[in-house]
Formats: sequence, structure tokens, C-alpha cells
Amino acid sequence: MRTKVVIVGAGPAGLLLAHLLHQEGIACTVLEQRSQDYVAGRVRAGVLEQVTVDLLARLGLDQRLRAEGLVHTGANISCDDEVFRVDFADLTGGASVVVYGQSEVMADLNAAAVSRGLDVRYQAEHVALHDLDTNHPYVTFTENGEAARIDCDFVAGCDGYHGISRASIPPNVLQTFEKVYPFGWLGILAEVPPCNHELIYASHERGFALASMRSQTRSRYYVQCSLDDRIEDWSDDRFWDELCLRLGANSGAEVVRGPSFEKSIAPLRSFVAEPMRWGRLFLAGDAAHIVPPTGAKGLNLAATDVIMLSEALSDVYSGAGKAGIDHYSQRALARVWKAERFSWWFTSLTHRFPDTSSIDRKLQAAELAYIRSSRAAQSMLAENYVGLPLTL
Ligand code: RFL
Ligand code: PHB
Repeated sequence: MRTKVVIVGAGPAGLLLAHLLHQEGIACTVLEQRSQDYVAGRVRAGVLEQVTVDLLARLGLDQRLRAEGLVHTGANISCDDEVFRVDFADLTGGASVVVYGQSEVMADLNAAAVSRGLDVRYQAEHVALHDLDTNHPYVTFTENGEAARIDCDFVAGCDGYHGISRASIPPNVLQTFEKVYPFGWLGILAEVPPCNHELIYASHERGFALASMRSQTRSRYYVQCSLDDRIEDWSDDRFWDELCLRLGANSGAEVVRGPSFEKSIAPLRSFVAEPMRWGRLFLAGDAAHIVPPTGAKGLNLAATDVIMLSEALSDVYSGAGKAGIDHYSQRALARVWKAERFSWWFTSLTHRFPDTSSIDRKLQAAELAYIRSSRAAQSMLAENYVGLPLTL
């Protein structure tokens, strides 16, 4: 079999790219190792930048998003018991973000993939990439127990941090940059109304906490935890007690408790692989970079990578030339590094590190007090949070 682009991975990066290429009339096949239910059911991101919302609108996939997504024009930062609001709309000339879960985005992408006839193969095993540095790359895999091969022009590695695409780039070409944080996030979902109509990022003596949501009736909360902690160590009661303490007296009093129906611990990492292109392979999303979730950037970066990649591939097929694919890595990385910086900075500002001494804590508190009092500092936070523009 032959197609133009093979996409490895049917997460947000892979399916968004498949829809973009389909819209441009460029044939592609998506190979995903897991089942559709597994990929769609993972509880992850919650905050979409305007650029991601615009992308879904351009793809005609924003019907449910417009009906059910919660538009947030600001967010709150709490330091011990003091809370202040950062007004994104006022500080950025009207920009906002939309709270809409990654699982909802995946449901919309999957439903449209079926109705539009996209070629998405789930449970494709042993995917391997070949001859990527030639003009005739191909991909082999096992489907329903049978060996299969697809010849193609290009391969898009959208297979996340643990995928095989990045590992297909020779070690003497690939450079990686990594920081692993000495703590994790324990997250829960509960069918209770959120404690506040906007998010609260809390920096507390006992560690970071985040109050987020999925709807008016469903809350998503996180607390910073030790990497040694196990889920069994955190009963719902312990979680709610800790959350309320860290959110401070006023916000903590608004928390409505209820049984959690999802509870998981995620490690935090900053990671970038350079370059994002090797021969006819292009990396996009978590395959190329990871951010700690504090800035809510991961899914949004996956979306902007594939916007840039689809533009570059469209140029090739429309006869506009190869400049786009030649500049893809440089263009994507320029934006990735800024999001990495913001996510690292926001994490460092709000979390308690094992070696945080009394002076470090005082300095964190002073920086938060400065942000509270300075429009310039709030503007920096706001313009990064709502998402930096896509530059040429
Ligand atoms: P994914 O979602 O990991 O999808 C990759 C897909 O590739 C498949 N795969 C393979 N398929 C075939 N063959 C192989 N050999 C394969 N190896 C892997 C996998 O099965 C999978 O289906 O990467 P993608 O598409 O780049 O999307 C990235 C986002 O999922 C991720 O960045 C976000 O979830 C990060 N994130 C957040 N991002 C935001 O923009 N806003 C947020 O508010 C936000 N909150 C979060 C987050 C991530 C979190 N966790 C758990 C890491 C909160 C959390 C807690
Ligand atoms: C979420 O709702 O899951 C969420 C929101 C904001 C973040 C990270 C995660 O910064």
C-alpha cells in the first residue's frame, strides 16, 4: 500500500494533523498502537489556548466546544492565604482560554475521523520506520496478526514521549535537553461543582495545589506530591484536607467534597529534542517535547506543531516549494522553547522543592507579591498563558 504521509500515534497531535491534511486533500494513514477507547479516555489536559480553539473551528470541530467549553478571561494565584486575579483579557487586549478536557477534544476528533473517512488504524503493533533519510521511506507494522507495509513520502512522529519515532533519529544527530522535577502531581476528578468559577494556582508552604474543572458540575484538582507516594497513600479524605489547606482559608472553604472517580500521579518533566526533523521524518507534540503541566501548554504545543507541519507539507504538495519543511524544526522549536521557559518558570515559582530553604520560600513569596503589584509582570504571565503568536 502507498500513501503520502504516515502519522504514527492517534493522540491529539496525530489526529489533528490527520484532519488538517485531509482538509488539504493530502492522503494519510494514522497508526496507533493502543485501542481507541484507551487513547480517548486518558484524563489529561484541560485548558485550550485561543490558537487551539481556532484550529478546531477551522476544522469544523468546534460545535460541542462552543456549547460546552468554559471561556476563562483570567485565573487566580494564591500564596498562602492571599489570592489575586490575573485578568488575561484586560492585559492582552481581549485574549482568553477555554476549559475543555482533552478527552472531549479526542471524542470530537475521533467522531469526525469516522464520519470523514480518515484512515486511522488502532492496535497497530510493532510499528517501525525505514529509510527515513532517503526519498522512499516506508513503515512496517503488524495489523490483526499480519505483517503490513506502507510506502510514503513523509512520516509524522506524533507518538508521544515514549514513542519510537524520536528513537529512529541517529544519536549523533539528535540532541536532548531534560530536567526531571523532584515531585509529582496527584490529580483527581470528582462530580462536584468547582470551588471557584476560574482556576486557582496555589503556592503554599506545604506545596503547590491547583483548582481546575471540566464543567460546572465536575472538578479537576491537583496537589503536588512526593515521587515516592503511591495512590493508595492518598485516601479521598486526605486529598480533600490537603487541597483545602493549600488553597487557603477562603477558597478552601468553598471546596465541595465528593468521591473521586479518577486519581493518578503524574511526574513532571521539561524535555526538548532537537532537531524536530530528520530526513523525511518530522516530530510533533510530546514526541519532541514535554513541559510540566503548570502552564497548561502540552496539548497546545502539539496543536501549534501540527499547524506548522501541515502548512509545510501543503506547500510541498501545492508546488509552493520545500522551504516550509526545511524550516519546520527551527520554526517549531522557537515557539517550543518559549513555552518550555514559561512552564519551567511558573513551576519553579509555585512549587516547593525538597531543598527549598527559608530564603528560597521568601524569594518565591516576594516574586508573587511583585506580580500581584505589577501590571508589567502580570502582562508577561498573561501573554504566555493565553499563548504566544505563531511567528514565521
Ligand atoms: P500523546 O497524547 O502522548 O499521544 C501519543 C500517541 O502515540 C501512541 N504511540 C504509538 N502508536 C503507534 N506505535 C507506537 N510505537 C507508539 N508509541 C506511542 C500513544 O499510544 C498515544 O496514543 O501525545 P500528543 O499527541 O503529542 O499530545 C500531547 C498531549 O497529550 C499532552 O501534551 C498533554 O496532555 C499535556 N497536558 C496538558 N496540556 C495542555 O495543553 N493543557 C493542560 O491543561 C494540560 N494538562 C497535561 C495536563 C498532561 C498531564 N499528564 C498526565 C502528563 C495535565 C496532566 C496531568
Ligand atoms: C487541568 O484542568 O487538567 C489543568 C488545568 C491547568 C493546568 C494543568 C491542568 O495548568
